[in-house]
Amino acid sequence: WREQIVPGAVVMHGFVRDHGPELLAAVRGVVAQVPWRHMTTPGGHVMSVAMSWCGNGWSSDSRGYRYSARDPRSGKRWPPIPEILLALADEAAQQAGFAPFVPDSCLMNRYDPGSKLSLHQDKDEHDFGSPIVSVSLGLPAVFQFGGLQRSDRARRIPLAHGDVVVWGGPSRLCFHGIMPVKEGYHSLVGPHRINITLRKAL
Ligand code: MD5
Ligand code: FE
Repeated sequence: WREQIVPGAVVMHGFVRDHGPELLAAVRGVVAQVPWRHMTTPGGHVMSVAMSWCGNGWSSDSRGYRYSARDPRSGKRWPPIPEILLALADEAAQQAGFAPFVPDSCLMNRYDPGSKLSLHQDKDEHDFGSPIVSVSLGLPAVFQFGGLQRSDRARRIPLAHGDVVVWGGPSRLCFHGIMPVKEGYHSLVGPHRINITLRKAL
């Protein structure tokens, strides 16, 4: 079923529940080329979430975070976004009421038990007019969804394997985070939560 949290933010419960194996194969294909890594924040903290990516990749340096088509170390392009993820992003965005969506960037987050993502805004993309499509696989998590100020009260939204959330319109710049993931084991994914986000970054 579908749930609109605020205008522009739509939770599509179980939208990809039946596609776990293909989606995980796509994740593993990317991770074989861009191994999971723990990024350091500009503030010097090592993130508990491990990340990989394709399309325009994510990198951080002393100036902050940015997206780029190539690995700054090797000069090579990051791997392309797998077709199944492009198709899913477009389908979910359109069903949530957005225009046809062609993402150019895909971040993958792996949460091990205890991993969390502190409250933040996604504002390194150049295009805030496009939505972000987010896919949850594996262990469940509690999503924190706040407002446009860090101090705004955050709602808690449980996310399970197969849920897709489309964040667009007025919700695009809301503060959000993931509470520490509880210990557990998912039959397909193992002791992890994996989140895939599809974005138009450049
Ligand atoms: C996650 N990832 O579950 C989340 C899903 C990230 C991140 O937050 O930055 O990698 S994406 C949730 C999201 C994106 C854009 C806007 C909003 C939420 N929002 O307005 O709440 O690993
Ligand atoms: Fe985010």
